[in-house]
Amino acid sequence: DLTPTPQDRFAFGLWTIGWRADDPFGAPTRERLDPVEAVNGLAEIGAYGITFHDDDLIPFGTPAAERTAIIERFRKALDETGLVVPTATTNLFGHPVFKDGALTAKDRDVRRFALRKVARNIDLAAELGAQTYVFWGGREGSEAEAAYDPTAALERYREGLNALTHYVKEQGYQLRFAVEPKPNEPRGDILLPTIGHALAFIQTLDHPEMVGVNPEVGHEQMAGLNAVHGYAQALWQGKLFHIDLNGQHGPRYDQDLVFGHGDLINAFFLVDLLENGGYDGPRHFDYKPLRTEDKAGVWESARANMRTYLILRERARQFRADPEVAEARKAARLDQLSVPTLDEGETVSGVLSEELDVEEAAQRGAANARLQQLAVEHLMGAR
Ligand code: GLT
Ligand code: MN
Ligand code: MN
Ligand code: MN
Repeated sequence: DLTPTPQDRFAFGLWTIGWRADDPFGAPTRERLDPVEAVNGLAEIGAYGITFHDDDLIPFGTPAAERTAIIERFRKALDETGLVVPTATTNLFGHPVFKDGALTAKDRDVRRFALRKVARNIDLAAELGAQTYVFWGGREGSEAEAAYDPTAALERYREGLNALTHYVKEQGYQLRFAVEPKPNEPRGDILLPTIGHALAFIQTLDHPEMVGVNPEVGHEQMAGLNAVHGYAQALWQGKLFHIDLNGQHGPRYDQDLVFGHGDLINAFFLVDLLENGGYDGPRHFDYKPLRTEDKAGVWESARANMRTYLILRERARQFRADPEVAEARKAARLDQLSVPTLDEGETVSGVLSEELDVEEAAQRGAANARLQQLAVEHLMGAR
C-alpha cells in the first residue's frame, strides 16, 4: 500500500517544507510557512513527525513572552493532529555570530553562547517529548588552514558535547544525541566530514553510549562515498540513532533532492538495509523542495519522498521474496559470508595445515552480475 500512515514513521524538518528557497545567487521564491500550517499539512499527508531547529520555530531574538505564545500555539497543533516531535536540533550556523564556528569557534564568548542556545532548545525538545537531539556542525570548520587548528577544534567539540551530555543527565532527560556529518558547505571543510570520522570521534566522549550519528544520504555522496555502506556500519556499531534521507547526484554542492531523485539504485539498497537491518527510528526526510516550486509543488515533493520510500520498500520486499533471487544469492555465496571463517574455538593454527587449490579457486566466478541485474529489474518494476 502506497498511502503513508503514522505507522510508517515518516518525519520532516520544518526547515524542509518551510524553506523559502533563497540561494547564494537569488532571493526567496516562496513565503514563510507558518509552523502550524506545516504541522497540519504533514498530518494530512500521513507523516507522523515534525522536527525543527530552535530558530525555525522561534525566530532568533524573539522576546520571552512571544516565545511562550509561539510554543503554545505549536503544541496545540501537535495535540490536535497527533503529530509528534521525535527530534530537534539547534541552528548554530545561520546568525553571523556563528560565521567562524559555534561549539568550536575560536572566539570563546561565541562558544559559551552556543552552549546556552543548545541547552535552551534541549529543554524545549525534552518538553515536547523528543528522543533524539541532532548536532550538525555546518560552521565548525575553516577555509584558511593557517588560521585553524583542527586538533584544538576537535578538543572543543568534545568539550562541548561532553558538557551537553552532562546537562541532559543532570536534567534527567531521556535524550540521545546524533551527530550529522558533512564534508563541506557552508564551510570549505567541516569537522567530522563523514560517518566514519563521526563514529571514531564519538568513542572519545565521556558518554559515548548517549551519542550516535544522523547520517544524510547526500552528504556521504558529496564525499564520494557509498551511503549504504556508511549507514550499514553505523547500524552494525549500534550508532544509527537517526537518519536524514534525500537525493544527490555525486560530488557537487549539497542538492537535498527528494529521496530517490538522485542515486536511485543506492536509495533502493538503503531502504532494503533500513527495513531488513533492524533500524527502528524515524524515516526522516531532509530535502529542499526545488526553488522552482510554489506551495502546491512543495507539498507534492513532500509526498514524493514518502511515496518513493514506500515503493522502494515494496520493491525490496519483492526482491527478497523472489525465488530466483534466493538462488542467485546462493550462487553469489552471499550465505557463506555469514558463516564465521573459523570454527568455534578454532584458532589460526587450525588453517595452517589446510590446502587450497588456488588455481581452481581463482577460476570460480563470483556470480555477482546476475544478482545485481535482478535487483535493478525489481527496482524498475520489471519483475
Ligand atoms: C541544514 C543542513 C542539514 C541538517 C540540518 C540540521 S540543517 O539544513 O543542511 O543537513 O540536517 O541542523
Ligand atoms: Mn557525566
Ligand atoms: Mn544536505
Ligand atoms: Mn541533514
